[in-house]
Amino acid sequence: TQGQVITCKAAVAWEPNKPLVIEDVQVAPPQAGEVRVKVLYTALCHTDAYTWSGKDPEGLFPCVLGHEAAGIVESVGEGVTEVQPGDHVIPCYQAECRECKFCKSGKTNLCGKVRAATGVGVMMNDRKSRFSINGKPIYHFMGTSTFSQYTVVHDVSVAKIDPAAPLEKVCLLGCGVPTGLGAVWNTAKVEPGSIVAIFGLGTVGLAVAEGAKAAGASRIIGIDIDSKKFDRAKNFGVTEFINPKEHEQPIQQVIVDLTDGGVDYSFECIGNVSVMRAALECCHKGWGTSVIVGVAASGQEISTRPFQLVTGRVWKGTAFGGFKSRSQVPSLVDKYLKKEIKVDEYITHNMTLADINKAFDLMHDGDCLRVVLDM
Ligand code: NAD
Ligand code: AHE
Ligand code: ZN
Repeated sequence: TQGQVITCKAAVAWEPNKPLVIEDVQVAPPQAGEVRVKVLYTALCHTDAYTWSGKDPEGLFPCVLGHEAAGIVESVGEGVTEVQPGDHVIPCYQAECRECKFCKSGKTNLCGKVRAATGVGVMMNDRKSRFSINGKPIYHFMGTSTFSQYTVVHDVSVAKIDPAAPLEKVCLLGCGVPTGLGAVWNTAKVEPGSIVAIFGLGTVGLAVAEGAKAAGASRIIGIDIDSKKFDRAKNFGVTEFINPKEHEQPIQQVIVDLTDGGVDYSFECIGNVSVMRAALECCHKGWGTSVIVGVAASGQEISTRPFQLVTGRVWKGTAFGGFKSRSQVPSLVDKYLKKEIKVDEYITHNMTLADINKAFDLMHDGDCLRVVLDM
């Protein structure tokens, strides 16, 4: 297949909110600096649902969504040296080129090399898509487009991992789990003994809990409007639960009262701007730090009294938990293999690509964390 167009199945989002359609798509060979990957397993993340909804200002249609996956390199373009056909890989929506201003800064995991192209659904070389249906181009998404049996990614957007790792599990290390762990370890840098509040107990929030427990937090307070989430959250390290619906006072006040002035660290893992405000305002005066992890829709804005920051609270955000993707995803895979981090526990459903619309329906069900699709 090397050098040839591959025709395979992909779930195409033709229009916002319209069911995805399994189509035969043509996937062009990788050009210079590109890698064609046979995707074996992909999970669904709420960010896919967000872009599909039409609320993502970077959402372009028709497109192939998907960004949490694992597969095997099928072929590589000219000049690609770090991976070769047969390598097991995890596509990385947050690239790492190690050459750009961002990568060299040592201050961020964001990378500037291909972001301009991945934000508009094309490849960097020729600003064109490698996906088409009978000659009509279909946009890429987040530089990954894993809802396809084959995809083309930039070489800076692919992490080579231990071939011993089960791809049907470690696909989760492409987004949700690292995001939560890294928000604690890299972005907040939670210290032993800290009091932590987590808003939203989905996959990302539970991974925050797991990270906080590993960091030695003394209290891990989980906040969710669905009390069914609480039981499971205990297994991930949550020690106390609050359902804001069961309180008359604003949730930030409830938390401040429970914690002698506020928490050391809070994490918003929902994407709701009023919860982001509460998450900041439940932090302790003088040092409390709040990390925004959730993705809020286009047009949404955050607000608080500047006095909250004047008096020492810190507002931060994180993308992919601050992990440098190509360098650190392989180590996360190794940690999983050594049973130092959970992955299996976040997978609640297994389905196939053909059932992708049902899989998206399931994501709105309270019991669902991650659905993994066998491609
Ligand atoms: P999820 O839908 O599984 O979890 C959200 C949880 O929040 C649910 O349990 C829900 O019951 C709860 N919730 C909803 N409204 C609430 C409210 N007002 N108060 C308290 N709880 C509330 O989602 P997820 O997959 O865990 O993702 C969480 C967010 O993180 C999404 O916005 C996603 O797009 C974003 N995300 C960001 C990054 C990043 O790099 N920054 C990476 C992955 C995901
Ligand atoms: N296009 C969206 C941005 C969405 C967003 O913030 N994405 C996160 C990853 S979410 C993964 O589930 C991210 O990494 N952002 C940094 C980046 O470079 O995109 C919008 O709302 O505009
Ligand atoms: Zn995601």
